[in-house]
Amino acid sequence: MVHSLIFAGMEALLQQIEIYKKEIAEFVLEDKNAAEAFRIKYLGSKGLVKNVMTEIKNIPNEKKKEFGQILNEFKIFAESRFEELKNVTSNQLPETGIQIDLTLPGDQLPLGSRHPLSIVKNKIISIFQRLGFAVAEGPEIEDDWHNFSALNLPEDHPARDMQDTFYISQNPDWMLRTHTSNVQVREMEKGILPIRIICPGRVYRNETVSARAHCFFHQVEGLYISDNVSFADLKQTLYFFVQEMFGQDVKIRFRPSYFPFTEPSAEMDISCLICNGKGCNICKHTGWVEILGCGMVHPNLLENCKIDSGKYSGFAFGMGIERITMLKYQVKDLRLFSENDLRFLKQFTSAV
Ligand code: 2NL
Repeated sequence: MVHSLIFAGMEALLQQIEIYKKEIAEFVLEDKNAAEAFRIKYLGSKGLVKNVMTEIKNIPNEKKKEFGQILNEFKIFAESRFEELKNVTSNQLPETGIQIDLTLPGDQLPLGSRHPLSIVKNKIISIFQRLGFAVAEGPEIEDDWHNFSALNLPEDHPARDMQDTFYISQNPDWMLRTHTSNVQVREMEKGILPIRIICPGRVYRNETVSARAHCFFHQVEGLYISDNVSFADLKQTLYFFVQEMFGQDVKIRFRPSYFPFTEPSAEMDISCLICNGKGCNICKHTGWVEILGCGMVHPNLLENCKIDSGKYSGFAFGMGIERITMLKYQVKDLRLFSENDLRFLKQFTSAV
């Protein structure tokens, strides 16, 4: 009887030691004072380890050795844990033991809004993607070949002038691209046909900044090269685009134009969205507003990129994202797009 009571006492003690060991293993440092608090609780003169050690006197002699070993291991366990906790560098810990309730909802972060140019760029991309165009990107610092020469721009073309182009001073062959056509040249050079791409991106021109011009702006150019591509394909593609962009009732017209990289070339107008073609300030009382330039890819360009111009033909177009955005949202001054004035930007919070 006496023996079994002692046995029950030992069992309870062993269980208690296991509970302490678990606590010690899971002990977390909440602040700079926590390691010392640990020492006092477990290793201090009135600590729990001491407390358990005194129990050895109640253990029958024949069990003392076995039990002594368990107690000793427990003491070493607590001491080595204390060494570990001491070594956690104090600057990793908060000054005080403020309890943080991790179940509380987080602070609300103001979400901001997308930039109007991004909204319009994304919309343009998604419309052309539905027609099977892929997005292509390329470098903003470009060499003469990809920005000018491959595009059929003669050596003496005014666009190459220092007045219009930012050249890189270390290397006169390099410049900030003046259009995203460089990406299209790079795609054509890969020689994988057909090509059906749009190239959105930032371009640079040496302009005096005003309400209508900036030294950088954004473009989307498009290129479709295959066998049997005609001007009718160009017209239908761009008609689909403006209907998706501005609404089903919008009308288009083409005016003959000139670009070195296309022949024939045209500028496309849409019926004025403000007055519905009746005439107003926006359309300068013509009923029409210009939105992009386009044409059939000049055979010289195809040959420059080693594409057989007898077998392949294509169309290309280019538009300024700023221009489309100004028309869509009636923005009157180009500089608003790069001034980061929140009173302007916040107006696009609900647009996607
Ligand atoms: C405009 C006019 C245009 C192109 C860009 C192009 C590119 C290649 C070949 C042929 Cl690789 N053409 N691009 C063609 C016609 C017009 O842009 O006013 N853009 C803002």
